[in-house]
Amino acid sequence: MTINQFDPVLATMLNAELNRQRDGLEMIPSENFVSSAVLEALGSVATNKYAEGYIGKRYYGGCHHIDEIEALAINRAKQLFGAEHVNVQPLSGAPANIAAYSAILEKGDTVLGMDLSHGGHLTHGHPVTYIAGIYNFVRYKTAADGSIDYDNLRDMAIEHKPKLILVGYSAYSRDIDYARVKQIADEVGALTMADIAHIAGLIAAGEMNNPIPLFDVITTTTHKTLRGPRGGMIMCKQAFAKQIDKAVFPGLQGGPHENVIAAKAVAFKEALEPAFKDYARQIKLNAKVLEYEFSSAGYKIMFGRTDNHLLLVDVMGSKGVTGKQAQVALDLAGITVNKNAIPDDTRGPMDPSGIRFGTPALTTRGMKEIEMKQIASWMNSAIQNWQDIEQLEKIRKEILILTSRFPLYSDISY
Ligand code: DSN
Repeated sequence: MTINQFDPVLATMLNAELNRQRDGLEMIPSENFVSSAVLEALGSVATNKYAEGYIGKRYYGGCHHIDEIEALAINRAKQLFGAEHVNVQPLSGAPANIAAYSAILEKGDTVLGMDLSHGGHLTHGHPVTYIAGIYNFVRYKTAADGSIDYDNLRDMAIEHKPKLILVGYSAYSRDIDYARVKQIADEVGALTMADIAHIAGLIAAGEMNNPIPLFDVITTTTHKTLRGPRGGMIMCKQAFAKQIDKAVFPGLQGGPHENVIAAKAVAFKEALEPAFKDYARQIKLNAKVLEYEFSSAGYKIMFGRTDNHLLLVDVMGSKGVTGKQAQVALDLAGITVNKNAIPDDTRGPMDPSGIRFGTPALTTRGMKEIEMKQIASWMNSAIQNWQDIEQLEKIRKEILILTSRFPLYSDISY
């Protein structure tokens, strides 16, 4: 029985979400559109199987096929990233980070992590999180030119003697000098961890610096630029393999979601194809067009520029429109972004000064430089006319014409 036959109420909701994704411009930089093959694996019979434990050492019978699926995902991830050891069981990025901390840190240990408003992530030690009460997070920031202030990071490392230096960000648009961070870590005897969740696809394609040969532990999600299912993954040096695996299971999680692991295997195969390199290159080219158009229209691009898939723009300082006002106006116009704090924002998190947007999902739809130029113009118009419902509706209709030229999930309906 189909969803539509059994549960038409849910089918209506799913179709509405499908149409929202089809009709609008999806520009949240952490979102993407997975392939039909990834969707198929997510909905496969692998969802039925409990498989606590690891390959060849499970606590349940009947795991021989699941072992093969998990091994396939691990081997493809190793090939894609050049990692020594891979754990594909983390349910998502936050659990991957927490498992990694618990594997390599003791309670009370000091961690240097990037400040949230400078592009860091909640799980990198923000005071509202549970882990902030377990480890001593000290937060570093970016320099005035938008790069990571490596000299200050070194000074802080010497002062605070961290057990771990953490890099990797969710709203930061520049590349990272991993060799410099590793040098600082070695100088103070710290371990190194990179959270590459946002940029994993760009790293896999060789479009951004790769921390994996240098760093001790790397965490990621699999659903952002990597374009796989929602999930997490930890890669590490062989020396940390046992403690990472133990921290994921039984330390933090129970049965792994093997349908998601099957979908990760599909996504990694896709990312190993030559076409994925073209995709990653186009993500960056598209982001550069948005950077140019927004700069030309008088917006302040935080961190100076973008080297990756995303931009953080100060809409309040540039146009006197708050992040929330801009997000709501863009939503009404059919463009999905998210309001976001800018470095040292004086406004609160529910209505900050900035918006964050990016190009992975639009690039998956096949949009290129010419579409980005048009989209930047619509975005600027929507932001500047944020109270003008007629203008927002006019933009929405124009966007419908554009999105109909880039079909999405044509073979799906619920
Ligand atoms: N929530 C993710 C993002 O949007 O960047 C990070 O975990």
